[in-house]
Amino acid sequence: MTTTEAPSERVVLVGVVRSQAQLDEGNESLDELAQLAATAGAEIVDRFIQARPTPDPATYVGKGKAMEIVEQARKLKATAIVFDDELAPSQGRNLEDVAGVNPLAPDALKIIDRTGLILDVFAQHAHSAEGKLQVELAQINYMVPRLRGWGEVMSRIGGSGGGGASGPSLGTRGPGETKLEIDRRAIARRLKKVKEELKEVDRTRQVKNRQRERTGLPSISLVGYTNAGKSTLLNAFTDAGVLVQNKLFSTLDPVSRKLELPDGRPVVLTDTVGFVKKLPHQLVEAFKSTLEQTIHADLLLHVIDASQTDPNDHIEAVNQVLGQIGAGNVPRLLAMNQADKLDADALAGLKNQFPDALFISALRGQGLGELLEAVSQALSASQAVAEYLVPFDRGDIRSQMHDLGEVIQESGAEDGWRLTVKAPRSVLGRFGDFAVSFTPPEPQENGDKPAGE
Ligand SMILES: Nc1nc2c(ncn2[C@@H]2O[C@H](COP(=O)(O)OP(=O)(O)OP(=O)(O)O)[C@@H](O)[C@H]2O)c(=O)[nH]1
Ligand SMILES: [Mg+2]
Repeated sequence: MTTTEAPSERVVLVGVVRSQAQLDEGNESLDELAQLAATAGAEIVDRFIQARPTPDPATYVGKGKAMEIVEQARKLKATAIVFDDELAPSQGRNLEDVAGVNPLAPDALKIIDRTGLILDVFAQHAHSAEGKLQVELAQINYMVPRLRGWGEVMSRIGGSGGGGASGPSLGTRGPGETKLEIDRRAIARRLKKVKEELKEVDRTRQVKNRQRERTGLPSISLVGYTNAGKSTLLNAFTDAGVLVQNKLFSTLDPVSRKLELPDGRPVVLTDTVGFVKKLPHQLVEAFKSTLEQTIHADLLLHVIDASQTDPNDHIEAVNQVLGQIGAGNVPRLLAMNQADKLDADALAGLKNQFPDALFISALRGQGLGELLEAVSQALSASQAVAEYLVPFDRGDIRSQMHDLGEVIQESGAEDGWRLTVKAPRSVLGRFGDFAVSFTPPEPQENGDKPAGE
């Protein structure tokens, strides 16, 4: 691990709820914000929640409240105030004005929002070249509308070669940080460069993907809320050795491993970036190519931390992101993880609420056999059917179809063999050049809705 903790930032957290009745929700959201801040290396010194029908368009909380918070932050020697939503650029500027913040002074009291904090955690956890570029792309898109003018401090955007975390502080961390001041034109140039480099990385990945497709293995993607235990599960199934820690967004780069199902079928299991409520759209866009692996999977294994107060809350947040990235229709299976933390009553309650879910402990290795059985069944149920026309000189393709899928029908036509094949989509996809028609799988009982809804 190369994580360098930021030099002790002291932060005050601020949230808004619609009414007093929603204080519990607001507090849970602030708990999560606190966890994000802690992951970024900050110490939480105070927190505020204001109940108001809508956030103040000018200052998020009311102006009076904003002044009170700033005063308290100064008293506690806080270095930043973190707001639990994405602030509009104008809200950020107004709050800086209320606080008398000079964004150019290095020791100024910073105004940070949830998006900025999440971007910061991502920047801290990005290790691969692609991950760093994706985060930088998201950061630039987040910052451009927030620039106050020419020559604003843009130290967080730097050359890709820098790589140093030389005393970065909360909200200013960036991959390849070089302490440069760049003007808008330079930012535009950098943006172009990052996009080009990403395109290049993406091309390399597509080649790799194609290689994997050529192996014709069904693919399963682990999805879920951050910190649910996706990497722990991949490690339990394989010897992937993915980093596991009680921090948010530990995993940013997809890791794929081959795994054998109980019926002997080999599959590819992929662990990837976790989701969170209010996942910044800049990140969803920047991580599109990473998230695409999810869309193309034959089955999603949705891993849930069952020990949460209300797992539905996280399930919904995950479903929302899945819909957003176009993976809403991929068949999925719910794995209620961390079941070892539940007492018998809670477990019975959840089993009742989620009758189709599998209850497991990735950490203790409990329920994993049953989970694999269920994966195997779901995979079979999600098979699609396609019809192909294979020229007579491609006997190799015809025999691959027989090896990898179930040939339902076969006949000789004038121009080649006509085959109707049933197999997981990833297997059918590799024969795409010969496809005549494609029938998606029939809707299953265990469809794409979480069980119990
Ligand atoms: N008690 C218990 N803890 C678990 C279990 N599975 C995972 N954990 C813990 O939960 C934390 C998060 O686990 P990870 O596997 O890193 O979670 P993740 O979903 O990969 O998280 P991100 O990559 O950050 O999105 C770690 O501290 C794990 O040890 C489980 O079944 N039981
Ligand atoms: Mg992980």
